[in-house]
Amino acid sequence: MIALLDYGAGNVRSLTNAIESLGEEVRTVSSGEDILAAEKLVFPGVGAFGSMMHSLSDRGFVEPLTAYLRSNRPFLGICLGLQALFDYSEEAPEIKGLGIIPGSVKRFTVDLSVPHIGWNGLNFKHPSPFFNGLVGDEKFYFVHSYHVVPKDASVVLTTTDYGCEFVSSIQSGNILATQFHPEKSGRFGLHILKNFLGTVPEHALPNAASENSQLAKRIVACLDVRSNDHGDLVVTKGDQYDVRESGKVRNLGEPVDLARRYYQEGADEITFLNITGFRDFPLEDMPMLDVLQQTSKNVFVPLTIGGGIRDYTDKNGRNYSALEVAAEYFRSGADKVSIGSDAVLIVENYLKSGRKNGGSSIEEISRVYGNQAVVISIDPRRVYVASPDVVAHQVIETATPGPKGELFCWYQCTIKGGREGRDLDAITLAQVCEQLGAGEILLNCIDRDGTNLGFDIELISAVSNAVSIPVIASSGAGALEHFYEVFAKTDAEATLAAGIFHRREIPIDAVKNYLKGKVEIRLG
Ligand code: 1PR
Repeated sequence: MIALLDYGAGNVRSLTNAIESLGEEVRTVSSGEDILAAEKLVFPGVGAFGSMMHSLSDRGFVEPLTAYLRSNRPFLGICLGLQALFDYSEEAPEIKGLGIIPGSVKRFTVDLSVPHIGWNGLNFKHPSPFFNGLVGDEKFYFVHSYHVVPKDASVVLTTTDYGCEFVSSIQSGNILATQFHPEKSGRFGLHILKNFLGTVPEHALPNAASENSQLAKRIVACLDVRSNDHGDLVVTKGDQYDVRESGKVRNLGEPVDLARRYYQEGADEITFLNITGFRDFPLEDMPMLDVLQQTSKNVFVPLTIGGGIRDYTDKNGRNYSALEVAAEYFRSGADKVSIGSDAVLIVENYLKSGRKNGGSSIEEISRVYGNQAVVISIDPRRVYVASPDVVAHQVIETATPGPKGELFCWYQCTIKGGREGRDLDAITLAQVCEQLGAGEILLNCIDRDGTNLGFDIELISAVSNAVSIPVIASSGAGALEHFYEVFAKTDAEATLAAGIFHRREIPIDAVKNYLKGKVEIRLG
């Protein structure tokens, strides 16, 4: 029996599912006595350091947890569950950590996108039973803006490179803690979990590891989901956002089945977009929650869900905050939520008032769950202009002139699935959302969506140059070369595609095999 410390934030369902898939039972800790009685304790910290420590303290967990750790019983800390072991974190310097491992937690100060999101490798420093069966070149899923700095180098099990060499796992006696998420790291992540859960195998030091690990470019599979005319939830796909063919909603498959297929083919992440979320109330739309719950049972890579993340008032007059909606998605197995229409309205208000109000969905969700949990989905459309001065927007010079020979364009934000254009450009939207706390940009393009013509490189360059958070390039993939073009010509960290995967024109593993040797990717 594995005891799981759940303090009410983030996605613990995936970890439970991962442990259960390995044949172990999981019991969620609900009191200090449960912690003290545990034989093996797993602490999947998620969210932000300050709110995590407050939550542990409010639940009376700090003392029993400290006592458990000092007794040297088996412990696995994940992400914030690693950071919690240290004296303090720059994320909330006024709040004390557990102080089990001397040292601190520092924010990345690197000339690369922060958060560090994606699949990176490990440089092995000491043999450990947890590495048994690894070759050494495997990649694991990271998502964090802060990293630990132990005072005593002997606790360092692995380091990872991301503009600097940082500590990615530690071991002190029976305390093991990783910055990466084994439960989100596919079969190799499950392998490490198995080593922790089982009878302890021999110490091992993988020998195929390189000296310097590298972050992989990600390939994301996207499932646009909505109800068809019979009320069934289906994966659909638009042509420039029009998902109907001969009047009917295109049906390209069943969401849970497709997600499973893409996981098996090697997708680095899976994104579900509830494309009619803007007009539904997601907490009444239980099928979407069910899709997440079912998918997270056997898909062990990160899951993002978008559509309808905003404040609501239901028909009985009860108000629900976007934070409550997001919380329900996290509890159902999502790792990140993606905000579309609401982000546009938030930025418009911000630009009007000139200040943050602290209460927007972006600010609230990132405060509780961390920046990395908040993705902004942008649905822009190209608008040509004769010269940059005719609009008060961020305009780019284009190599593809407009119908009247215009040499400039801006990218107009839209809401409600492209139905309504707004007086706001995509570059400004991305920049303000970053300031408000977003951790990643999912950059669609209505002009290219479903066309197979390739990604809009000018749009992707303009947005990825304007922000320091990762950008996922989306819309238009139609050939293997299109994926390479994005990575070769822009700073995007991931590419997302839908139609070519759904129609089986190009499988995900073929994309990876094509990119192998050209850009860093995750195989296996
Ligand atoms: O506004 O917060 O409720 O979120 C709604 C979400 O639904 C947004 O993320 C928005 O992008 C998405 N959405 C709304 N309507 C549509 C539509 O297609 N009619 N889909 C839609 C957006 C774009 C991509 C697509 C890529 C790749 N789909 O997700 O998967 O363009 O396609 P391709 O590889 O086939 O070219 P809110």
